[in-house]
Amino acid sequence: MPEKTVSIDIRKDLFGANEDAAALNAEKFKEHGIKAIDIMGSVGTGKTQLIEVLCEKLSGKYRMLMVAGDLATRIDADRVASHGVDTVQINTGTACHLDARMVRVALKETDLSKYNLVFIENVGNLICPAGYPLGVDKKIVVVSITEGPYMIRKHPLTIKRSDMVVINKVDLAEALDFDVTALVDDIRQVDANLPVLRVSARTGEGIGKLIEKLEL
Ligand SMILES: Nc1nc2c(ncn2[C@@H]2O[C@H](COP(=O)(O)OP(=O)(O)OP(=O)(O)O)[C@@H](O)[C@H]2O)c(=O)[nH]1
Ligand SMILES: [Mg+2]
Repeated sequence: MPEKTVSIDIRKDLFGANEDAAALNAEKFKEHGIKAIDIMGSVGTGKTQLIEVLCEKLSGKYRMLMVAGDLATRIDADRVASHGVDTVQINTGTACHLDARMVRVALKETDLSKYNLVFIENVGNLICPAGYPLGVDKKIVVVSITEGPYMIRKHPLTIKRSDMVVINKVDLAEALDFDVTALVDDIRQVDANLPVLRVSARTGEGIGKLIEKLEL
């Protein structure tokens, strides 16, 4: 038998499969007239609290579903469910991000005709989720001033692959002597045209503007 070498590009294979699943998700969302938003960001930046606030503000206007990604528990799904919103929790076990196939499998049994807005809270992580498009309309990244001043410069990839950056917890800026303008400058260095919103999911500051920018 002649000697044979087969090169397998695992990355291409893996990411290619994700792209295929993302296209199927996008098709499903479109079929049902659903606007889907992927919310990324490090652990504890306020992703769930932001979704809770948005659910409260938008309850009269949209039929919403929240998909929560976490390694374990359904704490976040339960928090959002307490606002009367339907939820699906995905427990990834070991994976530091959601991928498009997980979302597809998780929504298989869900009657999507009941919804027209889907929030997907990705696993708390500022690196991995950026590599796995889910087939959504918008990817937003939530950063917060409690992560320190260098997280944008250290993690440009997620910023590059987002449609919007939300700087949360601005209510703490003064107490922490945090320079929000410098953080905005860092974001501008990565992408000069990216929309940047300053909000507080706790006080409600900036939430109206965020809803406007998300075209909701
Ligand atoms: N001061 C202040 N605290 C906030 C704000 N938003 C969220 N928090 C608090 O920050 C903590 C984390 O908020 P979560 O909404 O659980 O954050 P998360 O990004 O969903 O966290 P993971 O899902 O674990 O990655 C909670 O104690 C919130 O009450 C804010 O705007 N201001
Ligand atoms: Mg959360």
